[in-house]
Amino acid sequence: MKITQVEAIPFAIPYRKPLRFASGEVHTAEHVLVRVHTDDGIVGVAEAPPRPFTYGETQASIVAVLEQLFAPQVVGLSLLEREELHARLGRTVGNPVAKAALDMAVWDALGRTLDVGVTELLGGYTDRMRVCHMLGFDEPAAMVDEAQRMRDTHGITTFKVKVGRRPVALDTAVVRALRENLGEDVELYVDGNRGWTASESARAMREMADLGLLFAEELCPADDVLGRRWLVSQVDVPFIADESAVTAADVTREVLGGSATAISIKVARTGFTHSQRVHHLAEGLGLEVVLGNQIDGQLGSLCSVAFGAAFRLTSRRAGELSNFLDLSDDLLAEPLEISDGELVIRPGAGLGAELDPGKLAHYRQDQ
Ligand code: MUC
Ligand code: MG
Repeated sequence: MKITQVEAIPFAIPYRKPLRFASGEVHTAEHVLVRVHTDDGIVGVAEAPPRPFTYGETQASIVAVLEQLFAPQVVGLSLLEREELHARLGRTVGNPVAKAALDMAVWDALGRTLDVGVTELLGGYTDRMRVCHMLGFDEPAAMVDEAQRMRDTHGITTFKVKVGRRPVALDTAVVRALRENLGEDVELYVDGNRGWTASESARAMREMADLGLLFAEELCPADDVLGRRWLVSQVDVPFIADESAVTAADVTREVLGGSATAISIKVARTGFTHSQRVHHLAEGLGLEVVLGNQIDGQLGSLCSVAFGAAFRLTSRRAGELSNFLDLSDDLLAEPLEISDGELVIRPGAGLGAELDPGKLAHYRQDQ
């Protein structure tokens, strides 16, 4: 069970349709495939999606930190020594996405070694999650069309709407059009990616007061400390901290400070080990949890559903698991399918992911 090698393979797959939101936009999935090899001939895999506008990492920085710092620190450790592994990674500040992918590849390798699925190893609550689709910035009619297509094709009935543009009416008009065209049966919530001020956010939430929103997420920056507390105290739905509360310590700070009343867990930035800690904290504090999406590819989405399905709290709400549908291609040998509004974990050991070697050879950028 000893780690013998860590590979960091950059690859790039274009999106059919770019995703736009208040803090950035994504046209091509320039991600990093992480492979952890062991002395038993096992290979664990995971995917790192860099988000420079949120966490400061790039594809090149993720490859560099894995190759130069993290691989030498973890080679020789057993797959079971995950606390020691994280103590070593923790000597380097930042780099959450690089650390998370390495962590998830280690869990995948452990599952494959023990011939047990990762979901069972983590908690084994269920084998599937309801799916929420994220709608990026566009005209109201195009966003309504996309939501209807997702409902008709995949049975998805929960939508997260990206907001945070100016004037706020650009976005409130979209949410109103979605409610009017899709009816009362769909679940809608909004994510501002810190695009509005606290007062703009409050105005937008008042304008949408009759639209039955489920949550509001990161409408204004958490660093606008008093403004954000004021906003959260006004809003009558759970207010999700996403990028402002990555670690368990961040969650504690934001929630106890009155700047959030719910959280998003994204395994792409906290792996399985730290996501577990955040989950347990949220359970103890009695917070609502949404399983978020870092614009993951299929392997990343498989990691997300493997984690989300493991616990009652994370599988209660629809998880954001469908962004891979906008990619022009992917690395998995057998593509993920969302049907009846659900994504099911892969059976088999670890994550159950098999990569298509031809596709990897085609999309990798290091050869
Ligand atoms: C989200 O929930 O904010 C956008 C950027 C990112 O890192 O995640 C997405 C979705
Ligand atoms: Mg968000």
